[in-house]
Amino acid sequence: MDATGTETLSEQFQRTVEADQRVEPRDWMPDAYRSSLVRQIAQHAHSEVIGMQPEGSWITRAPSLRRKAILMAKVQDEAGHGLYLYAAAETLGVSRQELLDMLHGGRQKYSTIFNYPAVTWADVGAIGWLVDGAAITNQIPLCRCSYGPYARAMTRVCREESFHQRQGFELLHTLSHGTAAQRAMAQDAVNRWWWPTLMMFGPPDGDSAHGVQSMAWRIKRHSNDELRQRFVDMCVPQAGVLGLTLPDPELRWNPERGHHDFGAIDWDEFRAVVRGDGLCNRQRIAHRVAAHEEGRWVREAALAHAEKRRGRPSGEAAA
Ligand code: BYC
Repeated sequence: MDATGTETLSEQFQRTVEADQRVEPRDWMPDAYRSSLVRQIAQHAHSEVIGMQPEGSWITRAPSLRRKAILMAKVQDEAGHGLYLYAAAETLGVSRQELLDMLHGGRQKYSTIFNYPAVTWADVGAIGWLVDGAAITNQIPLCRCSYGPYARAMTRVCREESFHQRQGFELLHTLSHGTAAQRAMAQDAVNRWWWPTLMMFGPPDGDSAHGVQSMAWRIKRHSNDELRQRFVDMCVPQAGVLGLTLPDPELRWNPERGHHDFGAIDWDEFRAVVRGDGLCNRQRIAHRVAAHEEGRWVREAALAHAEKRRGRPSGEAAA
C-alpha cells in the first residue's frame, strides 16, 4: 500500500498472479516479468519455426501419399504455432522483425533438439512421438501461465500437438511391426532421439537460471526436472506398446520414489549445442535466413495488397 492506503501497481500484479488470474497486455507488469516472457515466448516461437526443418526435409520423400499429406499438415501446423507465439510476444511490445533479427543473428535461442538431423524416415516418427510428446508435457502446464496471450496460444497449440504425437506413435508402431529392416530403422531412430529429447526440458534444476523466478511468477508451473521425470514415466509404457527399447541401461522403476530412475544426461553435449556447435546449428540458421530472404517478395506483395484494399498506395504504409 502507498501512503494513502491505496494498493500499488506492483501489489496489484502480485495479487493477480497469486490468485491465479491472468495478466493481460495492458496491465502493469514488472519489467523483468515482461522481458522474461519475451525471452521464453520468442525462444518458443523460433523453435516452432526452426522445428519445421528436420521433418520438412522428408515431405518430398514420404513413402506414400497418405504419409505425405499428414506430414505436410503437421509441418504447416508448426508454422501456425510460430505465428500464434510471435503474435503473443508482440503484445509485450516487441515487433516480429526484432525477434526474427535476433534469431537470424544468433542472439536468441531455439530448442537444442532441432539441431539434430532427421536421417531416416523413422526419424519423422521419433520426432512426433518423442519431441512432440516432450513438447506437450512441457506445454500443458503453460496453458495455465499467468500471461493471458501466451496461455491462450498454448491451449490451441497443445490440441494440435496431441495429433502430432499420435501420428508419430502410429508411424513408429507401423514400422516396429513391419519387416526386420523397418523395425531396426525405428529402433535406431529412437536410440538417436531419446537423449536429445530429455535435454529439451532444459538444464537440471540446480543450473536453471530462470526456473525459480518463473515459477514464482507462475509463468512455469513445474521445474525442468519435474517435467523431465513426468515425460520419462510416460514414455516407458508407450515404448512397451511399440515393442521398442529406450537406450538407457539404468532405466528402471523405483518403487520407493514411485518414478523411473534413469541414467545421466550428457550436459556437455547440451551446452555445446546451445553454444552453436551441434550437428546442424549452422545449417538450420542459414536455411532460415535464406527462406526469409526468398519470401521477401511475398511479404511485400501481401502488404501492397492490404494497403490497396485500404485505399492507400503501399508507399504510405511505411511512412
Ligand atoms: N534449448 O533457466 P532455464 C515443438 C536455455 S517446439 C536451448 O531453465 P527456462 C516442435 C534457456 O533459454 C517447442 N536453450 O530456462 C516444433 C536459458 O537461456 P537464456 C519448444 C535452452 O526458460 C516443431 C538457459 O538455457 N518448446 O514443440 O526457465 C516440431 C537456462 O535455462 C533449452 C518450448 O520452447 C533448450 N532445450 O526453461 C516438433 C517451451 N533449455 O534464455 C515439435 C517453452 C533451456 O537465459 N519454453 N535453455 O539465454 C520453456 O518451457 C522454457 O523456456 C524451457 C527452459 C523449459 C525450455
